[in-house]
Amino acid sequence: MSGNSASWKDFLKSIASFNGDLYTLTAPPFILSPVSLVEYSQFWCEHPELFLAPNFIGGKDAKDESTLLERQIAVTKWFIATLRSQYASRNETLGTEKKPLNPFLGEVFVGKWEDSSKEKKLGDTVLLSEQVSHHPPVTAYSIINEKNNTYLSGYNEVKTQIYATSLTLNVKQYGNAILEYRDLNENYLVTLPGLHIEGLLMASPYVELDGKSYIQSSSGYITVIEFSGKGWVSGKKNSFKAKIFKDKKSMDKKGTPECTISGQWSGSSSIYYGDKYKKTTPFYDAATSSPEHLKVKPISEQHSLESRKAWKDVAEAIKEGSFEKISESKSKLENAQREKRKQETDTNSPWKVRWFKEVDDSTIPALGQKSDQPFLNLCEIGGFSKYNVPSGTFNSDAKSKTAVHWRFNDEAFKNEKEIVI
Ligand code: HCR
Repeated sequence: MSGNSASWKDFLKSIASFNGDLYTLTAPPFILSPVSLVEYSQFWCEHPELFLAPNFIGGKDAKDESTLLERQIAVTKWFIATLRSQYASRNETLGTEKKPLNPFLGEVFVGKWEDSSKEKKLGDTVLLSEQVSHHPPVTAYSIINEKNNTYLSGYNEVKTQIYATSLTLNVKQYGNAILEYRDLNENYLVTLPGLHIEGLLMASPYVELDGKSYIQSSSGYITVIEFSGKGWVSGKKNSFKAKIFKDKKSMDKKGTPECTISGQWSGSSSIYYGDKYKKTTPFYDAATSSPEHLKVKPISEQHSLESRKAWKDVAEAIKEGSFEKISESKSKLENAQREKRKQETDTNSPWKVRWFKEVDDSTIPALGQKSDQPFLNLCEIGGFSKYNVPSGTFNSDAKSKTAVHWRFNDEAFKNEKEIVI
């Protein structure tokens, strides 16, 4: 038995009896990632051309059915293209899924994707990601392309549960993402899939997506994406089937979708229209579409709240695989954070979140009134719950009484003086 598997055994024992907060568990160095979870927001936009594509479909005022369907397909393609980086990239490049660093309150990660198009029609796209809560861990983000008036903003919180018999870690995502194409006057609610971590017994964990994700457009079109893994019907890992319906009513009736896309989100997929399943054409190939990585300032130019600067020593210790150095540098950072929180309590000056604010949606809109907030309108169109329930829950299944969501505070960002992108 290698040294690695010996400490893995202890880790498994602690997982089997854990209390819901994975971050309290001490994991062996080889499973630790030197990357903080606040960085994961960048995976939403590693294909900027797909993120911005709907802007170039039909004229700005085009609202005919075929244009709207084409845009829905384009948004679906962008979403499918985000999944490989989000959920499979550690496994593919490092051989296993890793435990990310648990961001501290106020930690930020920023950068930009420079326009790489020949015609320079994309413009630069900026990422702002901020840890807005530490207990429970919540990351909020905004991805901004001013040239095309396109904005993605959302937040993410995960709740984990262990299935002790199979040693599978089950993860539910809370939060949502709102994608706005403001020049088109069109927006989309993207719900986040469930996932589970398999392979724990063999010390080679990997993510499998499960359940469904929905993409609800303000035009009425809705995509429902169903995920399945190795053990399911197709037998292939990272499989999905996405159906695009004209509206929620058609989806509920389970009639023929406008189109169906299927395949592997980490590999290739194909599409067919209506019920002509024999006439499939290629849709997306993750293996041949390389991700465009975010441009981040060198650490020497970063603010102390910026993730890579703050975690520098810990990240180096993880790369070295030195258990002592990891716990020493981690304790230093965590103790400083504890001290900061104590001072804030003592002086009655709570930490101020930088670029996001909590909005309570429980009382708005008043009965029968249309809201000016995309999230509430999209929930209304698709029948989704506006409450703090697992992402993609429908109204009728909602079990929570609070509806408090993190939203981008553009004014705060406009007035930002300290953190340079
Ligand atoms: C579950 C997970 C932390 C959360 C990560 C999320 C859900 C975060 C938001 C991103 O947009 C999408 C995303 C992708 C990641 O795949 C997912 C992580 C996978 C593993 C990690 C666990 C907390 C780590 C468990 C430790 C294992 C390896 C033993």
